[in-house]
Formats: sequence, structure tokens, C-alpha cells
Amino acid sequence: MSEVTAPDKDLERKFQAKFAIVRRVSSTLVEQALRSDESGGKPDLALAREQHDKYISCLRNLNIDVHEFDSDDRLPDCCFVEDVAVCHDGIALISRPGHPTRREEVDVVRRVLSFDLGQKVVDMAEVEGATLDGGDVLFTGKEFFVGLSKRTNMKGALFLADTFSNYPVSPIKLSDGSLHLKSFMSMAAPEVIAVGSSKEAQKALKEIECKATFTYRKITLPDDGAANCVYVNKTLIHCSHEDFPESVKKFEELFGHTLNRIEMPNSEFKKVDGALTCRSILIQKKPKA
Ligand code: M3B
Repeated sequence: MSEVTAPDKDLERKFQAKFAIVRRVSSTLVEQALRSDESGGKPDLALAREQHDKYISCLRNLNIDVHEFDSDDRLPDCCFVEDVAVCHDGIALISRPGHPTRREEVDVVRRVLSFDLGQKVVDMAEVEGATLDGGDVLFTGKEFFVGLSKRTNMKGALFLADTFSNYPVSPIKLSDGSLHLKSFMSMAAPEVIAVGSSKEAQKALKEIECKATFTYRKITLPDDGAANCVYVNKTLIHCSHEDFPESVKKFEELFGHTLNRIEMPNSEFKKVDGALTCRSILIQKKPKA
């Protein structure tokens, strides 16, 4: 046997967070945030802010020290901080977001990661033509999968592979219709991938199964949107039953009371392609000086 599986405690540690970065919701989100279509209607600003406050309190209740930044109305998508940095093991990769209107979102986040949180910052801006959105990066605790999408290109994926050179990194080609890899999958627990039922989701999962270095269990949910959840500090934060009743039933069946679960509403962010992972950057800890 050549592959030695990491003991549970080491793996669990990859899903622990002491710090988080979040950013408040811009009033320009309603009209100007990017969205793939208008089918959901316009987000209600007050409700979006209420939902984000709830999310932030939830992180605080999990003992996470949350660094909360003001919104900037020139940056309608700035609350979706996940897309601008990928942080693991004391390293912070600052991305070049794939969409030009989002490029300036990185500045505030780079500053806090470096000066306040002591992370080693690596900047994608140094590589000509590389782009990456954090929403395309699935970290399993043991390896990375990076969606190649409208927002993330091969140069971006290769830069991530160089940055996190201790881990296997596999590019996953997304269908044209998909926004981000994490639009339809994420980690529901260590070694457990939650995935949606759509053709695009299943196709990406197939490619992951082919390329993976390690093995995972999967849970298949009826709704793609519900497959974006956050596992942190031994707690699964997932969609609310108002948003996705069938998928919540599935979470209940599969995890019951074996896992601490929290329901989190996301209806207003969904209208502009936002999900639960998008709304924070989680950081394990400050590296020792
Ligand atoms: C969403 C950006 C929305 C822009 C996140 C992950 C999957 C469905 N209006 N960004 N990271 N996407 O969410």
C-alpha cells in the first residue's frame, strides 16, 4: 500500500477556521451585480443584507473571528469575497478575477490577509493573462479541483498548482452553461462531496472521479444550488428548507443528527448567482511568527 490516508484529525484541521473575511452588500448589487439571467428577478437589498448578517452571526457563533469590511458601491459583487482569494496552510493566493468589473475587489482583501492575518501572499497579477475565480476552486483537504470556466483559465489553474505545490491539482473542464465549479458542488464534510443533479454537475463529477488522487463519498442532491454548502468547525451550513425543501430532506436523511447542521437562507444572492461559499473566505489560523 503506497497511499497512506491522512489520519482524521489532520484532515479535520483543514476544515477548521479561526478567522473569516466577509464584506457587506453594496446597494448597487440589485441593479449591477453580474448574473447569468434575470429569471430570479431582482434581489431585495434589505433582505439580502439581513441574510448576510445572519450568515456573519453564524460564523461568529462557530467561534470564528470575522473581519467584516464595508461595501463599495463601485464594486456591485464585492460581498462575494470567495472569488478573490484562495487561502490554505498560511498561504493566500490573490486571484485575478475573470470578469473585469471585479478586479478591484482584491485590494481590501489582500491587505487584511497580509497585514492582519499574517498569511504569505502570492499574487496572480504577476502572471500575464492568468485569471481565476475562487468559486472554481474545490479543496477537499487532500487535493484541489479547479473548474476551467468563463472566469478561470488554464494559466490560472497552473498558477494555483504552483502555489499549493504540496497537493495534487486537477483542472476540470466545465460546460458552457455553468458559471463556477462550486455552482453545483462543494464539500459537505471531510471526504464527502455534495453534488447537484443537473447534466453539467454530473459531467463535472465524472471528470473529478477520473482525475482524483483520493477517494470520496458523494451525496447527490436534487438541486444544484443546494450542493453549495460550507463545512467548517465540525458544522455543515447548508441551504434553508424555504430555498430547497427536497434537498434539505436529503441532508436530513443522510446526516440526521450525526452532524451539527445549520440552515442558511440565500434567496436574494441566488438571483445574482451567489451561494453560501461565495460569501466568506475562511482562514485556518495565523502562522506562527
Ligand atoms: C458568485 C459570484 C456572483 C456574481 C461564487 C460559486 C458558486 C453559485 N454575481 N461567486 N464564488 N460562485 O456559487
